[in-house]
Amino acid sequence: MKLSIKTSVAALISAAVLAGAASAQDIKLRMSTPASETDQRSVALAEVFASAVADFATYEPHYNASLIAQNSELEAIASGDLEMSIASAQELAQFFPEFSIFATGYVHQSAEHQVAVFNDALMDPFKQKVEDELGIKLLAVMYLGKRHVNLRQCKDEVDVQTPADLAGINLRMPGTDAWQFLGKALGANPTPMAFTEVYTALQTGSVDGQDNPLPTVVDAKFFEVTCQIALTSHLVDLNYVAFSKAVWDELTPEQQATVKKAAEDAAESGRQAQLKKEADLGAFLEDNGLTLYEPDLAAFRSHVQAQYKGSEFAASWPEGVLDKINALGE
Ligand code: KDO
Repeated sequence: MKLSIKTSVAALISAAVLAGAASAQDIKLRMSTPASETDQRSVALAEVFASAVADFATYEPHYNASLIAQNSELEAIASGDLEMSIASAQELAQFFPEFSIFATGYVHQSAEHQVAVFNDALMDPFKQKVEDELGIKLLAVMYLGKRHVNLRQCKDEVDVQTPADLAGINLRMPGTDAWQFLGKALGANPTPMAFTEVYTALQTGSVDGQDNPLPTVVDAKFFEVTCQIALTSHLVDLNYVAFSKAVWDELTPEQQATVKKAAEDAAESGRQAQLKKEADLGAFLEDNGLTLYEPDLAAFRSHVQAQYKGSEFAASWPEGVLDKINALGE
């Protein structure tokens, strides 16, 4: 009798231990992005992040906006339908207009500047607001790259030297206000469109062009259906690794530290890979028949900055933050 009680207690304990282990293993981290599987941010998360958290969580990526539409990922995380995304400042600005400061042309100067800004105390109130009001933690900053103007028209048809040369050009920009404002500030006629529709729109001529960094122009094959890239560098673009706070709160402190470090390591790995691609891909694009050239950058910078000055967006920026961002640059 005694023996059988002992046996069943032992059985119960091992069942409980197993159940505990199983539930830890069961933390599923669904990540949705419009980016492809071969985009360097996707690669970094799949390789670096996924393996670092594998002891207690399963990373489940969904690419090409196949799970959640572009710009709806934050709502999906907030409502518990998604655990992670690669979120843009422009998406966050839909909820918190002050995030438009990180989506403004010619504010961030480089990949290193983005990291310095993200890790600075100036970011704390921004991060806190997203956490408190959306239930989302911003774990790390990922480098997307310098955005340039990429057109179907060849340079002999449209020579982009100053913003005036973009007058009447239907430039596809992602579909949020902050993106549209940037398109207008560049001098173009911005057209909102989801990333996954851009290739066909360029192919059929329903837009004249789009703006993205060189690695995206190659990864999404936009170079097959365009003729020139004016290297405007109008936005040193970033994304944040966004993570569900509800899931975060279920993790032990050790697991939380592992998740945070995994996101930071993935961001660093993706950043280095993307920087290398950015440096190398100009030659590839020229070999594929595109003309790449630098326009009058001072003209673009001053025009873009003048559009933001006194705008509704600039009015939402907390006092002194722009100066702090600038002070963290070169
Ligand atoms: C785009 O739609 O042009 C954009 O580059 C915007 C970024 O914020 C980001 O969402 C990106 O698309 C996707 O990850 C696809 O690369």
